[in-house]
Amino acid sequence: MKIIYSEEHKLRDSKTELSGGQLVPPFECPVRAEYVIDELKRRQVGGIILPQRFDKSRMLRVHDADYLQFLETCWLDWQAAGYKGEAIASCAPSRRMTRDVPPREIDGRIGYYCLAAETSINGGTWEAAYLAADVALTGADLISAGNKSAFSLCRPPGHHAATDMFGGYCFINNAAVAAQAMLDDGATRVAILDVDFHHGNGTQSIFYDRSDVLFCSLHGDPMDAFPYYLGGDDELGEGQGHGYNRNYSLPPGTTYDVWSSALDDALKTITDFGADALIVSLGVDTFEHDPISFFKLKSDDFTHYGAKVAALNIPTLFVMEGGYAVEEIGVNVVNVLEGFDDA
Ligand code: OKP
Ligand code: ZN
Repeated sequence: MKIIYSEEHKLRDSKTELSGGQLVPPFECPVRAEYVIDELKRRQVGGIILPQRFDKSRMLRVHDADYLQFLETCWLDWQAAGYKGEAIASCAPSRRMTRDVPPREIDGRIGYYCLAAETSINGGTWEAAYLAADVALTGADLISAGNKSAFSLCRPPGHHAATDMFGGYCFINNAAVAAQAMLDDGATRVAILDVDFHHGNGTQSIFYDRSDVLFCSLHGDPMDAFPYYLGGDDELGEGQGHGYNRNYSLPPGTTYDVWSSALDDALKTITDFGADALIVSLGVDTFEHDPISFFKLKSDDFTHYGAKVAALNIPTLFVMEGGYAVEEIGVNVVNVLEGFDDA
């Protein structure tokens, strides 16, 4: 399996996350990707290649131009305003209390373009987020060119990013940008299977009214877990997209037997859909020792579900999402990929 990776992910290295009323060192940190790449090398999963660089046109197929402009200049604007800390939202348009217009002042703009307030923006954030999209797009091109599988080791992650909102550690929706690129390159139907612990609210919202992308997500019940406001099992898509969105909300303490039953159902849905390509939003924060999640998967379980995904026999792009038990993140990710390869 080809692996796409750039060490420049480390440009994304913010110092602060708002968590439990404190500014703490972010869970989503550079060492995460280093553990993954080290384990990939150790177990010789595949050749590692650098991403190609793409212009913004492919990101613009999924994201709004004003949003990308905001991301690109946010840190400069924040500093120019004289704020001393990293750029972080302290207000946001909320239910009924918005006229839906981005303000001029950066403190108002950052709130307008966020869907959660934990994530800080600093220097290098835009550059790294852009590169992560390039990593995903390079993987998409490999699949479009006929490869059976590839792994885009993206960082920062992407599945919470909407057309015009960042948050939950995500800025550009890497999986969505890759899916759209596959469609633009001739695929008729693309499925996205999101196995990150958190609901992929950004991905869901991007494709909610479309029937050319099937989105299936297994995640902690949003009544109990971030992102809280989306991810219910009754969200099935709208308009043309009705029936092309599937959520599997699972309770605290969920172990592999229950989780894998939900996976089997999602895999059957993907088979029936007749996807030309599959994108797996691969978060390993389902792990039993993840510090911010509440599922109980063990390291061996990751190998087993990698094999289940392979049994679909659909060209598959794995895109890195979450996973915060940093010392085990490499083992868990590589277990999925090896389970897939050895199936
Ligand atoms: C991103 B991805 C920690 C709260 C965390 C945000 C979680 C973002 C997860 N105090 N809230 O889906 O792994
Ligand atoms: Zn997650």
